[in-house]
Amino acid sequence: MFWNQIKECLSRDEMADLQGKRLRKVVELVYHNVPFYRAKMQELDVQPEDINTIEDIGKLPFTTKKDLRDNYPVGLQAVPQEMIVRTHASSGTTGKPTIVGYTRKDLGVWSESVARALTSFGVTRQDLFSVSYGYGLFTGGLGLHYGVEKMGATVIPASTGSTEKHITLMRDLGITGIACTPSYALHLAETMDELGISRDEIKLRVGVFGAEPWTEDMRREIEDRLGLKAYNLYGLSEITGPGVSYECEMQNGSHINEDFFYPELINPETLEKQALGAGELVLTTLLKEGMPLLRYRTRDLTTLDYSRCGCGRTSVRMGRILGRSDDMLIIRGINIFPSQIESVILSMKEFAPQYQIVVDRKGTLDSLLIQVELRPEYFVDDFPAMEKKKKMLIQRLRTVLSITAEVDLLPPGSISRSEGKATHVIDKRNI
Ligand code: DLL
Repeated sequence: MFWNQIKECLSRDEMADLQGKRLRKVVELVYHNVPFYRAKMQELDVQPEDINTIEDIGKLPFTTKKDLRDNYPVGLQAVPQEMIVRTHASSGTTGKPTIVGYTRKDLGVWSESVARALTSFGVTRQDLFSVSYGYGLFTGGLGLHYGVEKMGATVIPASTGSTEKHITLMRDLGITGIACTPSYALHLAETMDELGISRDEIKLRVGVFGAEPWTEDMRREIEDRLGLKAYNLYGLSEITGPGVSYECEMQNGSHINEDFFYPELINPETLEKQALGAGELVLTTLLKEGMPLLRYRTRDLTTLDYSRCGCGRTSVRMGRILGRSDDMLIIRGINIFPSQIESVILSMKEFAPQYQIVVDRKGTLDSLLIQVELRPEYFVDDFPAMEKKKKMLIQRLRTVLSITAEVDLLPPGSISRSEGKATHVIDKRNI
């Protein structure tokens, strides 16, 4: 089943032709409206007239997360503010988030991307579909929400939290589909066990998982414990949100919505095209108006497969995300940069710049522990005073990261000093 069979099954030549035309338009848009891109293109001595086919994309500059930060908050916006109808935000590498503005047309493209994905997963208008991603600045909740509405299933905006209430609703309403992070799916299964509710009492049949890396083992476990078929959905806020790519019934990679987002694979060291094997995924938005991005370096490492897929879609498939070419961590579906944690620690005079970030998985949920040394002058034998400092740090971390971390305050000198680069992150999860 297709949502938009014509676009999902274009011949490769037709697709390249469409991509070339759309690329030329988006280049014109940013050249004339975004000073950052005009300057970058002038540096490379490229004019919009030089972009005629999709192959010409190699002439264009890359865009990085740092460029977004340098142009904070809305320096890369390509249209007047009155055309922006929604704004989302995702984690930046330091205190400042990345702001993404959408025009009405951008929201249409986004919900079509998600509707295509849901149709490919076999969701129909008969389904009752629970969106259990966080609603808010994160793109997961609203992204899925409008995709489900567009394709016509019934959306239940459950969001996250209230897990027990959610399970009751699933059982009583007969909810058949769910979208959430894979780790939240496992948490749901665990909570059902605790409540003594078996998978036969609920009617879930299709699950849509993404926003964090997951493995085939996790897929099997989720399918087994919740009694559903689990599909992968990929995306990132800078480009649009969920819906950049999606699996089909063959489950042999995720089809990229290539008429909206043009993919390239590069070697993250040399920035050259990666012809074989895994590389960093680079995406160009072909229709976006609010914040169009040229050759955005996603930092996600993956593979691209152009061979024909048994489902009939002709679009390229990306493999699972194999890792990142930067140090971003995804904890309970939330993107966290170690640099954000460091800037909180350094902003408080009580703490030394010696710290460790320990990520683990307890049961099915990720945990985040920050071990930090106190400066000698603040290390006192006074339990309430120390507890107060700890609470302050937890509070500030929560404000910046949107997640609650555990904190261990350590006496000065207790973290072993390394002679080379300090290892600040210990990730004990096996994903
Ligand atoms: O996580 C959007 C999303 C929401 C995707 C719901 C899928 C479902 P960000 O918060 O900007 O956006 O995080 C984007 O998350 O660069 C990947 O590293 C990671 N990621 C997203 N989907 C997957 C996936 C959303 N299916 C970052 N598998 C991306 C592995 C994923 N990693």
